[in-house]
Amino acid sequence: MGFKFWKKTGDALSKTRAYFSSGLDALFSRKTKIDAETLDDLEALLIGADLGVTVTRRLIEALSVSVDRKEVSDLVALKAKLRETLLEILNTAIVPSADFQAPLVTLFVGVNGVGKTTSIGKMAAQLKSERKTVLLAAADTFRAGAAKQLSIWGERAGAEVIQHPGTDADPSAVAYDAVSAALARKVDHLLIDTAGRLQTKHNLMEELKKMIRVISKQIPDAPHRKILVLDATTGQNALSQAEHFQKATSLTGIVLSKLDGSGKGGIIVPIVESLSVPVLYVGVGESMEDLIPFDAEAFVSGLLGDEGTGF
Ligand SMILES: Nc1nc2c(ncn2[C@@H]2O[C@H](COP(=O)(O)OP(=O)(O)OP(=O)(O)O)[C@@H](O)[C@H]2O)c(=O)[nH]1
Ligand SMILES: [Mg+2]
Repeated sequence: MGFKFWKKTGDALSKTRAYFSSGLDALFSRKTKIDAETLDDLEALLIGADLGVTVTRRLIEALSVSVDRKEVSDLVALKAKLRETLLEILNTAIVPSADFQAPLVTLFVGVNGVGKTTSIGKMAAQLKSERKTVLLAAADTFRAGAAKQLSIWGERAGAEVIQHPGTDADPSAVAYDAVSAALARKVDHLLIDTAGRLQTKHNLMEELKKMIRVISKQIPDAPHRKILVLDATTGQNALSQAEHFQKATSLTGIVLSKLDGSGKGGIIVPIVESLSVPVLYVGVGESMEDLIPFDAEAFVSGLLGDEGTGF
């Protein structure tokens, strides 16, 4: 695991970590042994870190069993147990195999302003640096300026953008043309940008389903990856977003963006727990290199404020 991931994830999670560490320290400054009251206080702390009721209950149950067995009696052991259970949750979601015939088609979905276009730009740049050929599709035909924004990222990354003129183009038609172009040019990756949409807008979710149907007409198992971008600063609404997009598109992965500005990174745990969809990347800033492959161990260490993680 690279230092960069530790460093960046650690920095990005500094707010969440501060919350947890200071909370745990406060919990233990008042007493030396773990009892029912400690677990009650911890429960409140975990809920406050956006881990949600189900995950918190699972963590507290795992801890009480360990406390009863006298396996956990101090802060260090308690953190180790928390870490083990959190990793269990984050690692159960299966990352889809990257075994495919090019082009690998990735569709980015999510509510407005979460960081879809930026994440595509960052990913395109990284793929290019790995000497992959990349095509982008401006299938956000709703917001004026969306295609332009993607083109700027395309220029930076050195990836061409398929787009239709005007703002009333059909996003499915753009996606269709982009898949044709990706097949004709034999590119390795096609990254498709979509318009931000509220998860509760039925017709917009139907539009996404249509896009997926249209894409699969040319490549039966495409889009191979359906990635939901979630803004880490959102808090509990992210769970509702994840559930609705999951229902409409059968997600294969999550990008957790804006972790750098968030004290709420913990929200991802109940999402992974309830959807069984893995986090693939985290966004930790606005520039090209600020998209980092998700590493559950580094993430949990950052969350818990563990020692010796290099940040
Ligand atoms: N700090 C920070 N800012 C980010 C990150 N990802 C995206 N942003 C910023 O968030 C804002 C919105 O990003 P976009 O990529 O335009 O979001 P979008 O989901 O495409 O938005 P719509 O297309 O309007 O739905 C921009 O100002 C980005 O620079 C991140 O990881 N960290
Ligand atoms: Mg966008």
